[in-house]
Amino acid sequence: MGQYEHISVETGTQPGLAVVTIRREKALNALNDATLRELTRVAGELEDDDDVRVVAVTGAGDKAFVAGADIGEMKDLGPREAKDFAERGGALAASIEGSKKPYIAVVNGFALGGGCELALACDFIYASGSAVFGQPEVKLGVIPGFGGTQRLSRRVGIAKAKELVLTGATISADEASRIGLVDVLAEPDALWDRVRESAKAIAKNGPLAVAEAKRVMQAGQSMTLEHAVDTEQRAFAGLFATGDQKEGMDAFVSKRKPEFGGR
Ligand code: DAK
Repeated sequence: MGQYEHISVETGTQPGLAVVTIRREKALNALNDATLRELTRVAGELEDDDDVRVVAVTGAGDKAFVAGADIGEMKDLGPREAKDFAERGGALAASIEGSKKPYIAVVNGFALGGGCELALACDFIYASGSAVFGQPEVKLGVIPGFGGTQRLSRRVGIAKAKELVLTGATISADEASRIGLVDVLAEPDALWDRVRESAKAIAKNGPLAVAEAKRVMQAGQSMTLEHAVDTEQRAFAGLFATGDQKEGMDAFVSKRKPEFGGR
């Protein structure tokens, strides 16, 4: 892995699991431009590492996941620079959504603005009871710029999303879980156990199958049902050209554990 100033990456805690930690604790892990660039770079590096099967993204300390884009850095941007910044955030979200690997946002405190949006770009949001979610951008005279207006609506429904975005209100982890924003709500001590369990379960499966399932489900979000089902069928058929399909089915009939090669 490359050298990073604002994030750290650990791959040694559990086979198949990479943990990316945003380390700007004094600014509640707010995303400045340099951090966005590092996150995009690490996503590319992890994508190329076949040993990494699941990526967990979290914030350092117990107060914040990410308290938003860095307001101090953003405040003097002109429209052109704001567009560049938005594109950088958009590219990061696209690289997470377009990744072959599932991403889990592990939310341990404030997930506000760009922090909530970063979590929304991940495949799953696991949160401790102390997590707080919100899109308070309207309080700053702007709107979510990192895909939040769209991803939040798709996740919790447009009415709930409008309520959050237009009021700028924050909600507790319990409420976020109730409306479907949080997938797994756990006691702080148990949160990482849940992440590791899920990572272990995913890492046992065929890597190509996991990647294809994610790709097809993600792509289907912006397709008609007919087109989406067609896309699924093509992906299903394509997997029959892989060693993983042969291995998975042979292992089943031979009553042994599969050893997937990702080929
Ligand atoms: N940016 C920069 N610094 C931040 C920050 C942020 N978003 N949030 C907190 N900090 C800093 C504080 O300034 C403070 O620094 P010092 O004064 O100690 O130097 C330190 O973190 C601790 O914060 P507080 O003293 O405020 O701590 P409290 O416990 O009192 O309050 C809080 C915690 C989270 C309620 C409060 O800090 C707060 O309201 N923070 C701002 C939350 C917020 O409004 N977030 C949304 C930011 S706007 C885009 C992508 C994304 C976005 C926009 C565009 N493109 C790609 C274009 C998204 C926009 C946003 O996220």
